[in-house]
Amino acid sequence: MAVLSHADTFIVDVPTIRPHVLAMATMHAQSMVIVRLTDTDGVEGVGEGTTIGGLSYGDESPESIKSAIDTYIVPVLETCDIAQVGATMAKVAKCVRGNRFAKCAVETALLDMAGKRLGIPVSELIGGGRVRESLPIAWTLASGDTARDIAEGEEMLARRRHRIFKLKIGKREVREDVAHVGAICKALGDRASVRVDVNQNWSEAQAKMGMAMLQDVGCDLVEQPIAGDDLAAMTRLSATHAIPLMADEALHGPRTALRIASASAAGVFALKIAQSGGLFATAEVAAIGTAAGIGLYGGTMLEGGVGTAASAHVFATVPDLVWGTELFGPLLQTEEILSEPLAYGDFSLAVPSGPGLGIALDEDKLAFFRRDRTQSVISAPALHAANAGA
Ligand code: MUC
Ligand code: MG
Repeated sequence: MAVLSHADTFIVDVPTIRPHVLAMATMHAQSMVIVRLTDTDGVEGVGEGTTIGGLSYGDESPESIKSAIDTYIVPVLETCDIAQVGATMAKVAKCVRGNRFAKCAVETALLDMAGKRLGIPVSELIGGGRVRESLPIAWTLASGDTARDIAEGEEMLARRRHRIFKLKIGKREVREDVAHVGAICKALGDRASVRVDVNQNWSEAQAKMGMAMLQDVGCDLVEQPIAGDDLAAMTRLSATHAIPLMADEALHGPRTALRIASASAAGVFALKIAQSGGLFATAEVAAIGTAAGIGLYGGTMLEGGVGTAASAHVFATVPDLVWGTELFGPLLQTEEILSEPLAYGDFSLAVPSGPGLGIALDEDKLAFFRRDRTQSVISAPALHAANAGA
């Protein structure tokens, strides 16, 4: 039995290392909602609820995630044995509709606590447990400039950090976007896999033409070319193109996964813990995809260290992750808010192995970056990095 003693939810705004240009927003910073739960025995768990570009990606914002947790979810936790994560989240689901990102943050914190109490990593609390110790990591080339993207890709290959690249397109004319992708495919050749994400910005007619052209220039995958709620059009596009269509914005957890699979509307699923409504639901989406013969990819909402570690624990349990993952969120930020940064290298991320999420927050950096800042001076190394990125 575990009883909630304290809940602290706050928004952390960390600058990005460069502007990140997406079809629907240009990011200069990432806003992460961190929830920290403590039980009456002093066991602490952390979770993260993060979206992209305010309300431009989905229907939850950093502010709404924080408010849903503080106002509606924490009072439910106060009535539960929070050691029973599944039962607690089932009660939360009865009391709070929707709000998947907020629920994901809370479920993550509960699993972190459960893993710490049991002395095992969160991955051992999901499905059949972990099947791999590291994950292939893609990088997004999204500076908005072809030459700069090629230089960035070359640098990532030379540093052996990434050899899978996702290009953010959909803002410009289709032909212009395809020329940009083609130039990058040509420059990187067979040293890399190049994919695109349109973030729903094409019409079906544009997607019909765009997917055919992308296939011709050597692109491997097209993520969410059209509106995520237009399954009929996704089905038509999937049926008429050899290049696979990956569902991202269309996927809101197991129910939508089943609908997409039944409609043959996608060849690949972007698994995302926040989009799915939590780690358990992500594992269910993966199971539906596998059963339907749909390829799996470990997606991100550009979370910081907490959400990235949580995602890594789930993805480490997925046997067939043929498209790899894109858990590079912390690398896009000027600062990682963990005391020990996640371990990236040799084109992959090591899945943390300590109890719970296997991570710890850096209190100085949190105090500096939290929106309701409580501290204006931090220790020298963190201050140096923060000033460099500001
Ligand atoms: C998305 O739409 O997939 C993931 C990587 C990135 O650059 O943006 C995201 C969100
Ligand atoms: Mg996407």
